[in-house]
Amino acid sequence: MTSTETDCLFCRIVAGEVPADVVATSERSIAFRDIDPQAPVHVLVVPRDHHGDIAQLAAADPELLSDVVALADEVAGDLADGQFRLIFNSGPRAGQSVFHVHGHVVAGAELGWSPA
Ligand code: DGP
Repeated sequence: MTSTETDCLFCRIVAGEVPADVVATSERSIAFRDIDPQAPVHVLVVPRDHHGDIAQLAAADPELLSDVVALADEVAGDLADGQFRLIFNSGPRAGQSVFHVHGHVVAGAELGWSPA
């Protein structure tokens, strides 16, 4: 039984109700290209179950967080050279705009460091 929210964009992508460019899946997570890529590889890795942010996911289901990280690693290996940054924005002031936890897999280039 999965946990979903009807008005959640990423729950709707998981359900196939909103189209997305899916690049990899596991039993419990999916990975699809970000609609506004910030790097040559910019993929969102999302658990199929709804959790609001990474801390909530870690507290509720640490194995699922591990699954998300493993899928991110798989994506970086498939689409880039295996080296990647994995970003979880938590809260609006940190840049979170979709409140279904997602890791941004950013890869495929020399990455700068200017988060603020
Ligand atoms: P964040 O700002 O950390 O919550 O990241 C949300 C990301 O989701 C942002 O980089 C843009 C992306 N995004 C928003 N709407 C869609 C969509 O409909 N499809 C896809 N593929 N990505 C989306």
